[in-house]
Amino acid sequence: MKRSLRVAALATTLALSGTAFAQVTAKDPWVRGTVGKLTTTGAFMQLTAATDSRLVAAASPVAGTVEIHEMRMEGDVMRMRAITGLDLPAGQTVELRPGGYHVMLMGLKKPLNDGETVPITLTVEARDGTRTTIPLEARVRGVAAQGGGHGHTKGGH
Ligand SMILES: [Cu+2]
Repeated sequence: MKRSLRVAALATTLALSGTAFAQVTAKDPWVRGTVGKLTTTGAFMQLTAATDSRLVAAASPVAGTVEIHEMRMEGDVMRMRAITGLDLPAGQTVELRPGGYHVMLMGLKKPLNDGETVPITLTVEARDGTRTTIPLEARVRGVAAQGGGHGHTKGGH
């Protein structure tokens, strides 16, 4: 499953044959499940770009708005904010994880249940400005942690 997702992402980028397309693999994409009236959650994955690239946008049919967020300490408080892009240096795995960078899904149209899959499309920009879209199927895993969402299981099973 995970392997085939990777191959699918690669195949998509390769299909857009250009000289400097952004070739990015997304490993283990997942979304935290939601309960009740919660309409916001995060999507996480490990991104590795073959050439210097930048994640500039994300979209999903299950959410009204999708943003790229970072978490940072402001005084004693961990806050998240939208960023315009996330650098993906060549050959380096950038991890989107709870408590760190994440794709924020807002205005969810329905609860996301454990075991479902959520389509997410990433837009990646290469150095020369060429944009590539990468479709993912992110697995819904767990539910939003009570009280903040720190220290949630990362990776693994
Ligand atoms: Cu966020």
